[in-house]
Amino acid sequence: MKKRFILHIDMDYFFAQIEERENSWLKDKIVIVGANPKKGKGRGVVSTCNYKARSYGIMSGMPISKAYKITPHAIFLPVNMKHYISVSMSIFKIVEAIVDKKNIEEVSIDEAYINITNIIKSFKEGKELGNEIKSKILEKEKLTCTIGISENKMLAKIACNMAKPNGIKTISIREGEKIINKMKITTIPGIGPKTEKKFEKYLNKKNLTIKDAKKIKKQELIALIGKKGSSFYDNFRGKDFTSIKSKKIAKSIGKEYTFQKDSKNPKEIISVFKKMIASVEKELMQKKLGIKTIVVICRFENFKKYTKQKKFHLNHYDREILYKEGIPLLLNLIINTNKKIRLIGFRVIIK
Ligand code: TTP
Ligand code: MG
Ligand code: MG
Repeated sequence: MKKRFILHIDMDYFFAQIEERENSWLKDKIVIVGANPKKGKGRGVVSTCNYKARSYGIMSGMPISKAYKITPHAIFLPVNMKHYISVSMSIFKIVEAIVDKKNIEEVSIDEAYINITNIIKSFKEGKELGNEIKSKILEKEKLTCTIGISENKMLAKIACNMAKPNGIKTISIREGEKIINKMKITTIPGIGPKTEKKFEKYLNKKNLTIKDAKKIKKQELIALIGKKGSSFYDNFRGKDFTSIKSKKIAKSIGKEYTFQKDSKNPKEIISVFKKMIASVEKELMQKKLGIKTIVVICRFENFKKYTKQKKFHLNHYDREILYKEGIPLLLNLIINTNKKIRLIGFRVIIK
């Protein structure tokens, strides 16, 4: 496998940091976001808390009643999810302006893996890129995050966790294998308390480190855990071959237009159609996309919908081609009918 560079980004104490940003009086206070503590009788859990709260042992998932017992003087705030989602979207937009969306795998509201193999050539450059992302987010959203960079997803995430909060850290596979030796086996993604118990029973030892788990042979691991045993075997040695799974990018770009009044006027129809082509073309240019197929859509006054399409395989094309090919397709659809047109559409399938 070719050497890869993977960046992991995770916002610091995300929900609580947003609350601090919006309410400056919260700075220096113990801030806990989660269920209503109801003076210690609340039944929900802590969603997250700031680092001051963490210094008292408060953590995500802890019963809110317990958090109240430890720090009754903390500021308890409800979860304003709608707002946090919109902040999350703004942050991903900032990241997408720096790295191509197809290399980004969003894994949660405040976290993503990014394949930066094609952007950087060394860890030094990786750090520069990471710092650029960090400062853009700070500048535009006034929020801090932490970044880990390595040669695979697992080590990038471990590097990120080690650098928290507001840090940046790079780890090579060689360094990574040594670093993780003394870590708990639950550091490996996919090893939770249940799997940990299996390992403990098998090795007859508690609080297993990754070094302990390395004593198990590959075949034994597969017998113990099943299919995943083989990847855990790699993980214990700092390896992780999983790839970045980006969200599917739109496979086509298109526009549709419904006439105010059903139309039979060719001048009006063609003029609207050309405007749609121009707008699609602009988007294609901006995103530097090639075209595979163009599709023309027509819905008549009786609501019946027809389409015509033409296939290409063009990475580069001259500006006129969308007009040259699109307009005859449209004419083809409307020429042999007396029916008025309700809607026209133009779409290109992206290569
Ligand atoms: P995390 O990234 O796990 O935690 P965090 O951002 O609060 O703190 P840090 O990364 O600095 O350690 O989770 C992101 C958000 O998801 C968190 O702010 C609140 C929410 N969350 C819950 O609601 N419940 C949970 O159990 C966890 C872990 C997170
Ligand atoms: Mg976070
Ligand atoms: Mg997270």
